[in-house]
Amino acid sequence: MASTKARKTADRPRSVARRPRILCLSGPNLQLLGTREPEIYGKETLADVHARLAARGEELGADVTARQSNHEGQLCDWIGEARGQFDGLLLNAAAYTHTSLALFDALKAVALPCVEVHISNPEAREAYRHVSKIAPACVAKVSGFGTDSYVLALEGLVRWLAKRART
Ligand code: CA2
Repeated sequence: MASTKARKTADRPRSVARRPRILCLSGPNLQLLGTREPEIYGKETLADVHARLAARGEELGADVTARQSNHEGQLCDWIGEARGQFDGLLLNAAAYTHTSLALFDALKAVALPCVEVHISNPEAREAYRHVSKIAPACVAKVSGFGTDSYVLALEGLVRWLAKRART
């Protein structure tokens, strides 16, 4: 009979020995970043954030693909299609964070490591932002660091993948 460690290893998706491929998804209204409510969301545009992710990815030896949609189904489709194409996910689901069982199900089904990302710190805001429906399907969360949250989440996910590849 296989040892517990051998069984655990066989059950999970393959480790990344090559350049990790990361898919970053942003949800509804984040296309407005840098144009409204700078006191909450800062002055950087989403294009700025995507450029920073690509540059930091280069430094870390990772390929980053970044997309945004206002549509829950589109985000679910991208998550579902990520298997075999990407090694891990960064997800700022925006308002869907607090409502979407569909995104939770999509993350569970794809079984890729996902880091939940928020620009603000939802737990320090209105009560309706305190619950995340997607958190139980994520390996970690980075929130409250402004748009740096995306870059910090990328760094954490690359380390997470490297650590898994070593074990
Ligand atoms: O802090 C975050 O990143 C959020 O995911 C942002 C969501 C909010 O519903 C979450 O509770 C926390 C809102 C995204 C809306 O994006 C805008 C960006 C600029 C201006 C207006 C909205």
